[in-house]
Amino acid sequence: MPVGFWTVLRTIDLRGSALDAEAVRRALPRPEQDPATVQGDVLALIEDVRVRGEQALLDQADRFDGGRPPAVRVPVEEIVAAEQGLPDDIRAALEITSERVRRASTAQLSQPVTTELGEGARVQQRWLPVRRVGLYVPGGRAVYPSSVVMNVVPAQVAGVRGIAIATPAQRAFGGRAHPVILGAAGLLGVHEVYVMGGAGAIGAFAHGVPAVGLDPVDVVTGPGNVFVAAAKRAVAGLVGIDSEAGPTEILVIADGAADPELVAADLVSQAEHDVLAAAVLVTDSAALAEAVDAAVERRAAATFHAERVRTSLTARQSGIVLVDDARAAVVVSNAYAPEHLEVQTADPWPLVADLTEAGAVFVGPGSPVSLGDYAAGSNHVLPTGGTARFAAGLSVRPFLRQQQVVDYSLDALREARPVVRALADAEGLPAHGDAVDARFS
Ligand code: HSO
Ligand code: ZN
Repeated sequence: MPVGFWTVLRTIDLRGSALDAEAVRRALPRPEQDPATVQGDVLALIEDVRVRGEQALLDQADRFDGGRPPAVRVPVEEIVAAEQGLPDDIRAALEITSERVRRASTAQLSQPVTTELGEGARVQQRWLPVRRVGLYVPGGRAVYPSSVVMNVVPAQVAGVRGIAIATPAQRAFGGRAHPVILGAAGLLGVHEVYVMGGAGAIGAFAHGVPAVGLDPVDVVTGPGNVFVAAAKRAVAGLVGIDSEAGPTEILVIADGAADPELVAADLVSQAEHDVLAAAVLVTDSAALAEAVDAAVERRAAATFHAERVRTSLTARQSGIVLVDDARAAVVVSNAYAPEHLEVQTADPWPLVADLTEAGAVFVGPGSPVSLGDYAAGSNHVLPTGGTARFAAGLSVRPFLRQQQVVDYSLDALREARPVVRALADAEGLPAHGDAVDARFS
């Protein structure tokens, strides 16, 4: 499997190779650091917060984020003032994107359903919101007011009453939370915000911090760096979590019909998040590959975060994969299971039908990933690191539980009685059968 280099992106030539999923995963490695490799550190940080509470959060903010906040809990007046201080254009953008995400999230709600399994034999499935959630809004290499919207809106649509937000201390604001994040929270009616970041924040949500009035939550959601993803993995089971949404990934499937400038722009756009971000092009056109690499080189040099972009694009998790044809591109993408998948080919829809393993799919030149990051109405909190094979993007689902309500009349129970007796005896649990029999003696 020859690997070569153009100017920026390395080339992984899979033409003529047998494309089984394992071989593809070996050929397209993920970043050196992942939730598993940082797990030890993360467990220690969570334990520190569990034992030392507020002091641990303040120390961790000093060590990893933007310095010691004046207080972990943001005063409500600060949130209200931040909301009032939102610049008009940002307020309008937040309102529009919230409305779009709200409409798409509302469409995800399921109505309760009752199934009649016989006369007087009913099972109902109803959906109940969890009571209290902790939403993580990242703020390390960039600040993410858009993630306030992506977390809060589906929680609200699900009917969650208790919503708390965590976001890291910002050096530019004296260790306080970023005002646009606070403004976005206020705009959406959330007034419980804590200045805490990374693994410690996730631990604080899971265990609670009585000294700052933070009660433990039932579910933690939100995107973050590799430490946040690892921390969510660590507290899963104690609380519910959404998918692991760590360092971002974009995989573009493009053919000779695609515009190399657009492909390059989209690769660079996601590479600017993190040195661990992955940007991958899969193509059957060597000419396109060369043109994209040239465009990436130019754009990477000229972009605002040039150094970070170059680091992520030249790291092992990024590159151009050459394949024989479009079907091979589908096999490669499904094996990799990217967070974001763009399809920029002459005839995308037959491919999209088979591109089942991806957090979200963006079809055609009108649907860049950045649109989904901010304004499409889709959710930008998406499964990374190959977890798209079994996990989904954030929606109302992690905020809801399906509960089954069983309602049988005694006559209906009588009908079911021999089934219970036979299976109870088969399992050596005769008291189970006796509990049914007791109704009829
Ligand atoms: N691409 C990120 C989301 C984001 N981008 C927020 C900009 N702001 C992960 O899906
Ligand atoms: Zn992004």
